[in-house]
Amino acid sequence: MTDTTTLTPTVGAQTVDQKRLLLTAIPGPESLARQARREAAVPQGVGTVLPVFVDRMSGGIVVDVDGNQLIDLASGIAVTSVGATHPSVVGRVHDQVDRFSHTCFLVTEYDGFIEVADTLNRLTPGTHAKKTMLFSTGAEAVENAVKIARSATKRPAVITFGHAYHGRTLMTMTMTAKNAPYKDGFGPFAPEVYRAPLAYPYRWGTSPERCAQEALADLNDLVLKQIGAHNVAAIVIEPIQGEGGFIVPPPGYLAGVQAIANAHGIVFVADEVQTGIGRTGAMFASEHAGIVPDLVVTAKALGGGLPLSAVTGRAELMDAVHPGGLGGTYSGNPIACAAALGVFEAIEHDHLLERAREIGDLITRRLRAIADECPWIGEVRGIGAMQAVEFIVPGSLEPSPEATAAVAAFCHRSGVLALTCGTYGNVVRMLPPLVITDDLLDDALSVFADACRSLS
Ligand code: PLZ
Repeated sequence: MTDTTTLTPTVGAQTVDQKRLLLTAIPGPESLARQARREAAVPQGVGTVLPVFVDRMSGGIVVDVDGNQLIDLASGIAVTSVGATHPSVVGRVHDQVDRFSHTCFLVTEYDGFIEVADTLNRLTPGTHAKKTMLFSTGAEAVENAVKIARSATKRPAVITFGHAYHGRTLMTMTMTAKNAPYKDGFGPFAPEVYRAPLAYPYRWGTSPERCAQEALADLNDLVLKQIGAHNVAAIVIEPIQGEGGFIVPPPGYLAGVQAIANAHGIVFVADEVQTGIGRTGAMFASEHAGIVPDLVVTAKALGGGLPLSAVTGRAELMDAVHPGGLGGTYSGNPIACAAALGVFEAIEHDHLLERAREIGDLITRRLRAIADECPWIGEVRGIGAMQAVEFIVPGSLEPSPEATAAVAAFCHRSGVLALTCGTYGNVVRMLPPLVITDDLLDDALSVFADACRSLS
């Protein structure tokens, strides 16, 4: 391991005043001036939540090219959980890039790759023998989990769930539930992907217990009657559905899904791309549900902003693939591995699991109070620093993407970078970096409260 005390931290959380600051409208003139060039050079197929160009980031603040300071409730979609400039990450990246940027692990080896694999083998749920293969993106890792499961079981079928998001490649787009914008016009899709209804307590219309039981019965029916258990290679599930709306499944549901998988020799895969690496106040969201997945997929926060993903799982499953069957030019790039080691160090050193729980408590307390006064809020939910608000038409269950968009737009023009999500586009999610201060969070939530009050 590199000793970070010998490295010079370049940019730390202290270098930018941790305060929201609006000097211009959002987006400001400098950001606007760049849009025409962006539109000419980049296709319209790439959506941008907030067309603001970033100059610097630090702690819980994003500084744009107009000098505005926005509060970061996005973390680049759950990536910069330790902040975008944590000294542990920055120092290790600088050190690595000075030594070498790339060898390709398929050509020659380096320590960082093994250290990341060892760490994931140790930290993922379960005490069984594990192995890890590194990749670059979340989708690539999910695809490889499917390949490993198929290779190990010699079975074709893959089961995913309603409201699932697994990526944008052919296989993972097929596994993703929502049509627009992810799938529309991109078919035909990959074969042998089946979908079970997800236990979504708020929209199921029964008690959480019944919801879990009925959704498990649906899954059982899919496995046994529609596909045939002996044809199913893998069941892949996000412990909390992310893009689909921050849906926290009812107690017992994930354990029930695992039990069905275990009973039929199906590989149980947890997609922890969005939930993993400390976001929920545990290293993995699987821990909250007491599940021990056969394979755990990680990405996003793992690389602390550099592209890194992993499949970690039972050694015998991981070793089922023939030599040469796993790979990729950039798989486990050394700079990304150095960043990941910095992320692990930061989480431990700064007690960020504890901090994620504190952030969750603070956000939940404030959001519940806001919900009490706002008839447009149907539900507040989440675990740790992964919290969300589902908006509905008052007095109904009807999703309100309009209220959601209005709240998000209010936040954006007030300097709070909040994201939306959900199959129905009616969820505002909060994914602050875990190094954000209480004052910044309080300020962001006051803006959010004003945004909710502005709904008529
Ligand atoms: N699995 C659970 O959340 C990525 C998507 C952003 P990649 N989520 C953000 C967008 O619209 O493209 C995600 C996820 C879960 C897999 C992925 C895919 O990870 O690194 O984007 O490929």
